[in-house]
Amino acid sequence: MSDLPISVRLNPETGIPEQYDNHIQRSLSDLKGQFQNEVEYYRMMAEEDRLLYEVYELSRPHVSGELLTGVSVIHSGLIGDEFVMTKGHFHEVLETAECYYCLQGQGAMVLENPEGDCVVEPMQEGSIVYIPPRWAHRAVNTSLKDKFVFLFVYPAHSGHDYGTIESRGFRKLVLYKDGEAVIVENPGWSAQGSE
Ligand code: S6P
Ligand code: ZN
Repeated sequence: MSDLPISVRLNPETGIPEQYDNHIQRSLSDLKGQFQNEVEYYRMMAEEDRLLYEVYELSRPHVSGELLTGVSVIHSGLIGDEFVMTKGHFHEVLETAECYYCLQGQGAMVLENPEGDCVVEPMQEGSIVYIPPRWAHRAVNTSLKDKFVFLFVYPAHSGHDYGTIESRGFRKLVLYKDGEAVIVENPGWSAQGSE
């Protein structure tokens, strides 16, 4: 891997980088147990393990001093009354931050820390969300027709802890109710899995 500077253009129509190293695709099956309406989840799974989101990443060494950057594309739709969303994670190195910049669409970032604080930040084209160290984060596409596309940048040694969110969920959910996105307490949230 060269240490020369990298310049990549984002496709003006899609926001997707014209060159990238990794293309990660996550489908319904990757989010098993994360949607509250399990009946609807399994009904949809029986039809198709549909693609929920994609990550286009530039590869750099996973060491302190480097940054990882790329673009995530969250597709639109509902699973029951929950919008399509990412798995969400803490960084394994908890004291690492991240920055998201919305390129297209609209969404919400669900954020929480081990101390129990939880906030939901809306995003639209041009919004930046700065995620301080210690805060888990999940992106939710709150549009039923458009993709939610954002650029991310975070320290390359951060790593990912998916297990904590997989076992206990986030404290808040973003649901589609009466034609709009509403934030509710997660009735399925469990203190189990917390540090
Ligand atoms: C990585 C950063 C994003 C997410 C991506 C998918 O720290 O937050 O690149 O990885 O948006 O989300 P997730 O929760 O499946 O990694
Ligand atoms: Zn992250």
